[in-house]
Amino acid sequence: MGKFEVIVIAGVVLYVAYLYQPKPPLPVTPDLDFCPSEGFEEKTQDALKLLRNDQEKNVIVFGETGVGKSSLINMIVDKQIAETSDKAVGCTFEHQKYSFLNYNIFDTVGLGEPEGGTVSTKDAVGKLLELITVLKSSPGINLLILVMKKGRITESLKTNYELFVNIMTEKKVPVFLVITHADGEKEKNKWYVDNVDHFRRHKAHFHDVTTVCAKKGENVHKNMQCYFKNCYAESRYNVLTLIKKYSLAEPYQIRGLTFSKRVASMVNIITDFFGYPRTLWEELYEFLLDLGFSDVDARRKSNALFN
Ligand SMILES: Nc1nc2c(ncn2[C@@H]2O[C@H](COP(=O)(O)OP(=O)(O)OP(=O)(O)O)[C@@H](O)[C@H]2O)c(=O)[nH]1
Ligand SMILES: [Mg+2]
Repeated sequence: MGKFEVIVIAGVVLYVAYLYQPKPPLPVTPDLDFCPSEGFEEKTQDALKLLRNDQEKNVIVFGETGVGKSSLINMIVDKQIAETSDKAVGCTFEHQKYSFLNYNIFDTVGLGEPEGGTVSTKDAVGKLLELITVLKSSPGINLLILVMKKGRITESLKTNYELFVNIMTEKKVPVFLVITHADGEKEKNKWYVDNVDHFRRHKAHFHDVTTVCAKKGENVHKNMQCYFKNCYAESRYNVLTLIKKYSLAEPYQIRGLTFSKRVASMVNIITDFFGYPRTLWEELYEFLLDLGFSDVDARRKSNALFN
């Protein structure tokens, strides 16, 4: 065989190998024609009618990084408006506002576990001050929703509860718990019922609790798609009903005489959480300087909060 033939054969072999190379599996697209509805879509329309009549309300969704806050907001709105990801960074009080009917929903990252050095006290305090300044100038807060992943009750869950429920809103704003990553639970809310004593021991009390399938179940096995579709519809209905039931008619306002003391308490809790010595609220300015804020920044932030 001549050189030319060898090259031609090698070319043909490579081309055939290219044609038959293993292809990545096609995404599983839901085939839900044979999935009977459990009736939650219709009930949801009724719930939406009631919510539509509401005045402007502010809802704060908070919880650790990655627990499913944005997925919950997408479920409430039934649109992909909040970006979701499974990244493991961003453990500060970053916030984002979304609109749903007359509701403003604040997607708020609370404190995360201080592991791996990804959390900086300066960031946490700075972002908390930003959030609280935004909330202070808003008409007030009508509802809190704490999101957690089914599993261990973490230090950050307890600290976030204390910050948002006990101090920021003085236990005057209803709070309900949403538990994510509980897909496949046979009995609704069973995990919470089994663990309610642990929550009580940690003094985390809720007006209500609901377990959700915050994901629609794309790319799950065909056998599971119908389960996810109905679980999502039921979860959405449950969450909308709780929002309607517990949102305060009159918002709670975080201004007033005790405001600065409350901010100071929150700063104290954060510094405690990170193992820093406690500070007094009068020392906030020096504290911000210590953390590396510029003189102008520290002065501006302290003034914005204390005046
Ligand atoms: N299986 C399952 N996955 C979920 C559920 N909720 C959220 N996820 C997934 O968990 C990951 C994190 O969800 P996000 O909604 O981005 O979480 P987050 O709390 O907004 O995260 P940060 O914005 O980073 O703080 C994503 O990959 C979601 O698809 C759930 O109920 N079940
Ligand atoms: Mg998010």
